[in-house]
Amino acid sequence: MKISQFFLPTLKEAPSEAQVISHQLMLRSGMIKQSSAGIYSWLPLGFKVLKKIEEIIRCEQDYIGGQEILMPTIQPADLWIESGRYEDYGQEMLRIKDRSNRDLLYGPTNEELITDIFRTHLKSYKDLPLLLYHIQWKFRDELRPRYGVMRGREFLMKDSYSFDLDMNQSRLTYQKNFLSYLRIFSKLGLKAVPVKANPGPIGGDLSHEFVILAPNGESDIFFDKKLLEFESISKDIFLDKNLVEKEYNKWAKCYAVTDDIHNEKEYNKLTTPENRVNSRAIEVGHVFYFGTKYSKSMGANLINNKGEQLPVHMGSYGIGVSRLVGAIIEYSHDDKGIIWPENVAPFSVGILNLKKGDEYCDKMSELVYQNLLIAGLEVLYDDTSERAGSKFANMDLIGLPYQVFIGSKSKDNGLFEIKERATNKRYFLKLESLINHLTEKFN
Ligand code: P5A
Repeated sequence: MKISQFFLPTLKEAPSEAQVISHQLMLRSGMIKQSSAGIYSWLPLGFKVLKKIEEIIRCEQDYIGGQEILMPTIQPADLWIESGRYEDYGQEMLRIKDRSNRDLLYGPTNEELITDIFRTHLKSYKDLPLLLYHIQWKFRDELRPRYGVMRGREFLMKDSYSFDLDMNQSRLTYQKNFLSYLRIFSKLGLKAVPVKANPGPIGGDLSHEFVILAPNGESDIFFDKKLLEFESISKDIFLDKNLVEKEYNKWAKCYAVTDDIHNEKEYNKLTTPENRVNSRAIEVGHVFYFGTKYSKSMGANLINNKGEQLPVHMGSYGIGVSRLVGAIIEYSHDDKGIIWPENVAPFSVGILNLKKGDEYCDKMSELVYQNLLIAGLEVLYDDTSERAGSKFANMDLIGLPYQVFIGSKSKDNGLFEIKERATNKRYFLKLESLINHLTEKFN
């Protein structure tokens, strides 16, 4: 993509309503535009990142047997009356009436809708286990929407729902999803900490939040520093249920909780003083095992191998996809702008033509651009007539992993300067090595 043709409405100054750095950087880099409080339009640069995050989640969810579906945003109130949550949900639920005066709502989550799908189509234990997920917009009329996309009213969530015959199998599914979440966050370039949490309005007796440490986070957590040193989860673990259980227990037995369930005595007993951390954090995911809470109230039963009718055991697993865009920026930025982890960067490489109008610079910039495109890379080429200084600042703000500078110096020695955004490392390469070097990085 050439910047001269790209819809990239960057701003010099952050609007005053943006209180946290991620919100400021998202507005300055033209990723989003607020439409009303807590509701945003996603512009090309922001939308690209959102899609990248979705794709990483999809890939990992499919790997553990998830099947993607798409449920609607608008739901009938009847289902929520059946589950008993229609009144409980209070003012956060956006209630709507259609022209026939029927009560509808904009879904804040989908436990009811999925239980209805299940009870309609699945009857036998032979249909299990089943893991369905979708990536869909939600609406919660938050009292205080703030921090940009991090606490929105309309936000994108990946939500999965699991169905198992009994508690043991359902807990194993919970463990798989727990480990899959650790893989997802690590692929997104984040170090996530799983902390025991209060299940709140979703219900059940087992729940973990996945948080990333950040001073602007709304959660307050207490945890054992050991958790930060555990290695990332290998894919092979999912092939053997004993390995799943062992790995899950390693993580889950470490002390890590949200402040509302923190117990100082237990904390002191289970952790050594030098390992105790109390930190602000951003909740990027939340998983729940709630057993038969919805299946009992909504009659989602199945017949086991003895011919008995039993309510199905369920869990639900959420990731804040749109919140993650802000959270990744909170986690990875400097005073010049965003530093995208390679897997989610909207483009891999930025090319800066430092002397637009100069025959050599124009020709070489175009050549590098075309060659990188042919090699399959996503490239943003700054072909505008802006000053070099403003191009440097803009590229740093946008935060692509690699920048290639093409200026008059290259004319003298045939070398092009590359800068790595994250480390600020700079080096010079000839045209061919440059293409090979960048192609290798992204294969
Ligand atoms: C789990 C999936 C649920 O709703 N039902 C289906 C369960 N869990 S949750 O914790 O309430 O939400 C899951 C994740 O969604 C993100 N999130 C938000 N993101 C942006 N703005 C909001 N207002 C918002 N509320 C929740 C969080 O990442 C949360 O972990």
